[in-house]
Amino acid sequence: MCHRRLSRLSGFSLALVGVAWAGAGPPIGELNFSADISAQFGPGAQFAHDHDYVADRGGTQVRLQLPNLPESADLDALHLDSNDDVLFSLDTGVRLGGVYYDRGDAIRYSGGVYTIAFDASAAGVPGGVNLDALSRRNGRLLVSFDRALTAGTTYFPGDVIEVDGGALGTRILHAAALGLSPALNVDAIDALGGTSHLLVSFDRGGAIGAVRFADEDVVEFDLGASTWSLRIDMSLASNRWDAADLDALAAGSDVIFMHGFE
Ligand SMILES: [Ca+2]
Ligand SMILES: [Ca+2]
Ligand SMILES: [Ca+2]
Ligand SMILES: [Ca+2]
Repeated sequence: MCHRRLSRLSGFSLALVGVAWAGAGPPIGELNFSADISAQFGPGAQFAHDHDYVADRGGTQVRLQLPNLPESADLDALHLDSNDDVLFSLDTGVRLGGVYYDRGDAIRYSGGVYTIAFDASAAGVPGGVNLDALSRRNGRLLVSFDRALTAGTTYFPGDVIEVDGGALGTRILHAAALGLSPALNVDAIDALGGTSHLLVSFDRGGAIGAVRFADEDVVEFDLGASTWSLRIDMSLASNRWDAADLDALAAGSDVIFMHGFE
């Protein structure tokens, strides 16, 4: 399944690098990521733009490029559906296939065609607010935004919100209730194939209790136990992360296979 997805996208190559992502939580078969700057993330890795994403299988990196994205755009949210559809968001408005998508929208790339996956305006998200994290859990999209907004409820940048029928609903990560600093903005998420664990990255370094992290790190939140742990220290793979923020994250379909959800 993974290779079918790769074959539809252009401009990839292989490079041997190493990222350690062992941990107590569910296994990660493939980590897809994007950064907020263009760089080469790992010795021998291919240069990746900020609007590209990289599939890292724990030793092999593959750069993936969605077609016709403007040079100026940064891919700032990513989710890979089990049917190989790529869902993503950009940091700027963009016209693709004659249709305009806002920075608050999520866009679907399926069979060579772009369509809307989450319509920010229809959900009552004010103009200018940026969708900065995206995943799916139990069939429903999960989203986060870059600033506080009110759409029925007031949501904060550290919240991870379930989309219910195109509208913003329950927070599966409720930042204030968990005592997170209001300064923390979640800028990448993955629901690990619908398990009770959530992979999270923030847009700046900080600490939650004894768990310290940088903006490129991947932190794991156990939804059942409400506990945090550092899952992936990206700077171990490349010192380019010193200058880069990991701004989009999606665990590959191998994780879904491992959990028997196919
Ligand atoms: Ca990016
Ligand atoms: Ca966006
Ligand atoms: Ca956010
Ligand atoms: Ca980050």
